[in-house]
Amino acid sequence: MIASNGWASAAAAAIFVFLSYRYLVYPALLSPLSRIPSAHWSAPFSRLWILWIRFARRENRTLLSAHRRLGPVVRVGPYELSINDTDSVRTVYQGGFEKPAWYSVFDNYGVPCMFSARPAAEHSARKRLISRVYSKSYIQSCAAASAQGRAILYERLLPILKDSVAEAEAPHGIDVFSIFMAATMDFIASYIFGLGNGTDFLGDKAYREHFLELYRARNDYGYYDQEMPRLTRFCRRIGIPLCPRWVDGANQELGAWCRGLCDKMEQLRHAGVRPIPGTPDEPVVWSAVADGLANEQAKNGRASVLYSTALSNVQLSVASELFDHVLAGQETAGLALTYLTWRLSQSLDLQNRLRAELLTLRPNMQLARDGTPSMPDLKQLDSLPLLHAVLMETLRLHAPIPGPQPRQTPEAGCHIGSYHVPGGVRIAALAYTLHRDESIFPEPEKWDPDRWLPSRTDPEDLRRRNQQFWAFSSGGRMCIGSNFAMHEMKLIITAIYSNYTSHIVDDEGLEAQSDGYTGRPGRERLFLRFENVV
Ligand code: HEM
Ligand SMILES: *[C@@H]1O[C@H](CO)[C@@H](O)[C@H](O)[C@H]1NC(C)=O
Ligand SMILES: *[C@@H]1O[C@H](CO)[C@@H](O)[C@H](O)[C@H]1NC(C)=O
Ligand SMILES: *[C@@H]1O[C@H](CO)[C@@H](O)[C@H](O)[C@H]1NC(C)=O
Ligand SMILES: CC(=O)N[C@H]1CO[C@H](CO)[C@@H](O)[C@@H]1O
Repeated sequence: MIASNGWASAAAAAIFVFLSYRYLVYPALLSPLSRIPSAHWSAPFSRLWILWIRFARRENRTLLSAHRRLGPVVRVGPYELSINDTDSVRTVYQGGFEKPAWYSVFDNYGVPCMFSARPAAEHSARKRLISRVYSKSYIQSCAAASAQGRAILYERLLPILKDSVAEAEAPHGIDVFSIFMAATMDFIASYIFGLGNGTDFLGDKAYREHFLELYRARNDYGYYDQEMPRLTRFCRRIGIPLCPRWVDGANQELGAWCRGLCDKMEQLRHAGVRPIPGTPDEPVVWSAVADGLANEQAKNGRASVLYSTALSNVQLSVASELFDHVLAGQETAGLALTYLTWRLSQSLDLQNRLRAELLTLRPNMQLARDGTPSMPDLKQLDSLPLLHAVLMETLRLHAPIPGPQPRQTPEAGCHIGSYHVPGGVRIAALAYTLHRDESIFPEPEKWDPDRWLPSRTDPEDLRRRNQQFWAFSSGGRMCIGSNFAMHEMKLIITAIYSNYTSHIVDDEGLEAQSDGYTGRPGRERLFLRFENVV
């Protein structure tokens, strides 16, 4: 009896000592991470605090104040850091640190896409296929893209604005959030699948609103799978799912929708229908991916995107990739346009300055009396300073992806600032704090496009601002669609403000951009009224 009691106490004591060491002494005092200031007293011991902050959607303000108090490297969990100085950002993002499993929720059909791919080899196999068609020079000289843009702007978008002006002075305005989500979807889907086989979200309001609702479900419930994947899987297995079942249903419906678009491409190809290059129906991205894979298969017997996965289904692999582009391209640029027109609508003076600049385009996008549409010279469009400035300032203050972009430190460890950081640590920077550095962006909460104008800014300040700008991330995993996004946003803004002024009717909720990986306006709507320029 006494002996077994003794054993039990000894075992309990041993367990106690082990647990104290493992969960208290080591992380707080001995781990190399213990030298790094903690955002919260409990961060060295437990993830609970940061999990709660994320759940309660308080992460951006929490990290902002943590970095202001504690400096550029902050510990937010036992094995998790937040950074916000350019040197550390360069180390992590230019240094090729891999993405953690956090990104697996962005796999589609159970297959990784370029965005969610983790090993470098798998990522570059995909990137090779598409980087050419998303380069600036390709987009600017692509006849198909130009024809698609012309059709979307002049046959779909501007008629909606025109009708809204005609509608008895349209006192209630129109919801531009929904319209911009539709325009950006039509742009990216046309570039991928061709104009006729892509989407017509601008024309089909009912389907578009249904789609946006499904998309919101997908967006709102990533938390569980990303932050506590094991618990989430376990709960799903025992039949108590942490997210409602209709979220899975929404995901399935979206997935089937995109497979439908891809299958049609396959069928056309099998039927021997070859799109004529340079016409609006050319599916530029789809062709690049499908031809690239076919070439690889002919040469090597197997496509290299399949090397690193057990996957044998090329079609699914293509669909996963394009599904991601369609979603990534739609939401981000739609958000930016919503915030940009909201800001512009607060200053007629700025709209006039912008219009004066837009009308210097040769040809410009002013609507001729006979209605013949013209597309501007795209190089000239890209070099308009004020148009560029209003976009940059919007992407700074209202970054569509303001939240942390996690990576993991390499096996061998690394140096971040003056700290040694072991391998396998989650580490992230976020545009939200980088874009609010007062030493680079004075009065950071103020929306002020002049800070991006070469004529109104010291060249050295401008250089530092461009270096700090992180709306598209940086390094090897930087946004592949950044040129496409800038191109379409510049076209859309030019088409609108060459001929209309905009005025706020109802902007409730705009100020409160949601705190999360993507930042959406509080009520997901913005009502503006458009007037003809007199
Ligand atoms: C204003 C518009 C856009 C913004 C602000 C934006 C922002 C970003 C950011 C911040 C990342 C890095 C995310 C991370 O590592 O966590 C990213 C990656 C990516 N974006 Fe965009 N994006 C935009 C438009 C687009 C468009 C139009 C496409 C269409 C193809 C696109 C496709 C992608 C892809 C495929 C990646 C993954 C790149 C990789 O992992 O190598 N994005 N984007
Ligand atoms: C980090 O972020 C805070 C808050 O955004 C900012 O004030 C600070 O200057 C930033 N830069 C560095 C190097 O800490
Ligand atoms: C789909 O694309 C093909 C060319 O690839 C074109 O011939 C066809 O008209 C398009 N379909 C629609 C509905 O526009
Ligand atoms: C478009 O705007 C210009 C001024 O920017 C104006 O002269 C022209 O009449 C407008 N056209 C239409 C059709 O509203
Ligand atoms: C993206 C973004 O700005 N989100 C929120 C960050 O936190 C503040 C509160 O401090 C909110 O007002 C923002 O909407």
